[in-house]
Amino acid sequence: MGEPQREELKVHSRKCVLVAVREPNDPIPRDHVFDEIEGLVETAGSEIVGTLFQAREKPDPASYIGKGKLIELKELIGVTGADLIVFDNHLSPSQGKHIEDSTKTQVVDRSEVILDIFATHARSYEAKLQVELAQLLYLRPRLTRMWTHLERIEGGIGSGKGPGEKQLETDRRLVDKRITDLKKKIQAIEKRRELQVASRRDHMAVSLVGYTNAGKSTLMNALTGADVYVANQLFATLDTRTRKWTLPHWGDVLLSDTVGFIRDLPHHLVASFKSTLAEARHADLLLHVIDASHPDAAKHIETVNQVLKELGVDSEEPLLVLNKIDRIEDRSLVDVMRVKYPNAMTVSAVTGTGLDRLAAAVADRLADGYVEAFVEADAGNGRLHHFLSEHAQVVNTDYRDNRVIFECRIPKRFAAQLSQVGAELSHLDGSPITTAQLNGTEEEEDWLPSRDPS
Ligand SMILES: Nc1nc2c(ncn2[C@@H]2O[C@H](COP(=O)(O)OP(=O)(O)OP(=O)(O)O)[C@@H](O)[C@H]2O)c(=O)[nH]1
Ligand SMILES: [Mg+2]
Repeated sequence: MGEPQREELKVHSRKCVLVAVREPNDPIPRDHVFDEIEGLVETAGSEIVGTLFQAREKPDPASYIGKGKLIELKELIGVTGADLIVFDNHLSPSQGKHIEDSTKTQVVDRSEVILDIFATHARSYEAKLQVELAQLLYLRPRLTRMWTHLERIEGGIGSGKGPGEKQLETDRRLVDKRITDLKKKIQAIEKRRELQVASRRDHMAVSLVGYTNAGKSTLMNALTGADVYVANQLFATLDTRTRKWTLPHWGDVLLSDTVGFIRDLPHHLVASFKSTLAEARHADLLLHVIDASHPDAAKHIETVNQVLKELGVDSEEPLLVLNKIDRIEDRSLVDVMRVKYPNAMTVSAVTGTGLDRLAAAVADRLADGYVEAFVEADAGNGRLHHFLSEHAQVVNTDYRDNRVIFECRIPKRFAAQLSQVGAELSHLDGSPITTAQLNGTEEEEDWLPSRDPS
C-alpha cells in the first residue's frame, strides 16, 4: 500500500451533510453533538455544508433515521448540493444501502471516516498493514453493496483474475485470503515487537495513552526533546515512537507515544492496532493524557479506560495527566476533575507548566518506595558515584580514610542494585539494610501470622 490515491478516499474533497442520531437523554449538549464528527470530517479533508439531528429511542431498522427525517435529509441535500452523507453512528450494510437508494447520494458512517484518516496518516509498514486489515474487515460484510470497489483490491493483491470477474464469491474469497495474509504479517511483527520490548528491560518503560488530540505527541516532545509530529488533527499519530526521558534523581526511562483513541471505535479496528500498542501493554507505567480544556473530557477518560480494557492493557492504575491547562477558561471544570481524580497531574505541554512535577510523580510511581540510607564504598569507586548521580538524591557526602559514605534518598528498586556496584547499605541508625527488606519479602514474612504448629 503506497500513499492512498485520492479516489480511494471517500471522505476527501467532498461536500458533506452530517447526520447524528442520539437517544433523547444523551448527556452531550445539543450544540456540541457535531463537534467530534466535524473534526473527523475536516481532518479527512472534506467540507461540511449541513447537519441533521434526530433524537430517537432506537434507530429505525431499515433506514436508521425515521421516514420523515429521510425526506428532510433529501431536501437538505437538494438545498446544499451535498455529494456525501456522513453518519456519526454505526450503520449496518443494509441501512447504508437503503439510505443511498432513497437519497441517490453516497453514504458513509463514522467508521469509514476514521478509516480514511487512518489510511492517510499511516506512515510505517506496520501501520499500513493494520489500516488495510481494518479496511478489509469493514468492507467484507458490505461486499454486495460495494463490489465495484473491488477491482482495485483484486488488482492490489495480485490475484491474476481477469478484470471482468466480479462474482461475489470470488471477491469474498480474495478478501478473506488477503485478511489471512495481513493477520499473519501483523502477528509476525507483533511477536518481534514483543521480543524487542521485553529485551529492553534495562530501562523502565512509560507509555503515553489517551484520546486523540489530547496532546500526547506534544507532551512527548516537551519531555524528551523529540521531534514527533504534532497537529490539531484527529489521529495525527498512528505509529509508536519511543524516546529516552531523563527523570531527575532517577535516570533514564523509555517514553512511548501511541495512537489515540476515540469513542465508538469499531472492535475490529481496535484489534488491528494491537501490535502498535505493545509498548503500552508492557509499560511499567501508563500516562493517561487528557485534554482538560475539552467539554467532554470526562467522557474521554471513560472511553480510553474502556479501550484499554478491550486491548487487554491491564497495567496498574495509569497516572492521569490533565493537559492543556493553559487553555482552560472555566476553572471549575478542573476543580471538578481534581476532586474526582485527586492524584491527577495538571500540566501544559505547550507552556511547560507542571512538567517538573510530572517527572517527579512518575519517578515516585516507578520507585516503588524510597529508602533513606547510608551508602558506603571505596572512595575510588567511580561506578558508584555515577550510579548515585543518576538514581539518587545525595544529601551528604563524607570521606573517612579510604572510604566514602553517602547519605541519600534512593528508590528501593535501585537500592537493591547497589551491591552490584560494590557498595554497602545501612539505615540512618546504622543497622544494615538487607535485600529482603528492599524487595519487601522480609516485611511480608514479619506480618504473616505464625504457622499453626499442628
Ligand atoms: N493550548 C495547548 N495546546 C496543546 C497542548 N498540548 C497539545 N496542544 C495542541 O493540541 C493539538 C494536538 O496535539 P498532539 O500532540 O498532536 O495530540 P495527540 O494526543 O498526539 O493526538 P493524536 O496523535 O491525533 O492522537 C495540537 O494542535 C497541539 O499544539 C497544551 O498543553 N496547550
Ligand atoms: Mg500524536
